Amino acid sequence: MTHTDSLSPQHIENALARQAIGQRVIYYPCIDSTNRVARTLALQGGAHGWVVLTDEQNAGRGRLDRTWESQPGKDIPASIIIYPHLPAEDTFQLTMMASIAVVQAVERVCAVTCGIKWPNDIFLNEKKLCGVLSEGQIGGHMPFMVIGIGLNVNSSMASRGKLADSAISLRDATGRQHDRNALIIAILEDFNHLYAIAGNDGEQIRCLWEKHAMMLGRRVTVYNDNDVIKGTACGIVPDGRLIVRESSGQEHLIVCGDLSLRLDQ
Ligand code: BT5
Repeated sequence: MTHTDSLSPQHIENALARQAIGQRVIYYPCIDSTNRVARTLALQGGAHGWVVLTDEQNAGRGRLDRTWESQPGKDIPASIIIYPHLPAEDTFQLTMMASIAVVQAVERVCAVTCGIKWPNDIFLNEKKLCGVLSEGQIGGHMPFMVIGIGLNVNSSMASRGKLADSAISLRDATGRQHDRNALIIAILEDFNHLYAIAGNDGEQIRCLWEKHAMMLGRRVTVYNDNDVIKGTACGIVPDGRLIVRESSGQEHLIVCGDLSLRLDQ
């Protein structure tokens, strides 16, 4: 192992000492799901900005009870506890901020350009590099959100069955190892910055999201129950709904929910 292979919560905390998000990093060598643990901590009084980080996640979750796979000691499964200053209808902005933070951090630390695919994916070379899972308890006494980030860093997708076709890691793309601590620090730095902006200027978050979106102007098919919508992805509205324009000119505002979105050629 080189020194860059080991996650160091202390190093991450020191680098983020003056910032709210990342002020405390709770590290586990192995747990089931960082989102589950972060939620439990929040219910027990865990504070805004705490980050749960692990080297091995053996029951990682995606949306709608799908699974998230990561390779022990190679990737970044992390979750951030947020007590949002945003109204409940704007909480999708947290997913947007996490996505922007990942894209910017990967660019800065690894010199690799990736892009956001609505609603919660980061894509590189047309394959999925990262997924964001935002879950929360909004409306209760102390509403909180848990923002989970699964970033494929030094793992390899070869020999991982179906994932080999649809997923990619930074190492797959570049042929070299990347520093997971530096990536986490950069993601959290940017998340802090974006979170500060979002309180006053949600429009700036929307513009940054659109700047980094890899699917605007492209043909997409949205599958929602029995409904299929084919059109061009044109942008998002501030609450995160995607604008899809059919060739007839009719526009649809797509709500992120139980649907899938395919990028067409
Ligand atoms: C997501 O869900 O993309 C959100 C993934 C969030 C994972 C993080 S890791 C830290 C935190 N703790 C958790 O338990 N979860 C969060 P979704 O859009 O539903 O995509 C899930 C689908 O992505 C799966 O059904 C697979 O097809 C695919 N997938 C699974 N593992 C992958 C990987 N490592 N890379 C790319 N695609 C993957």
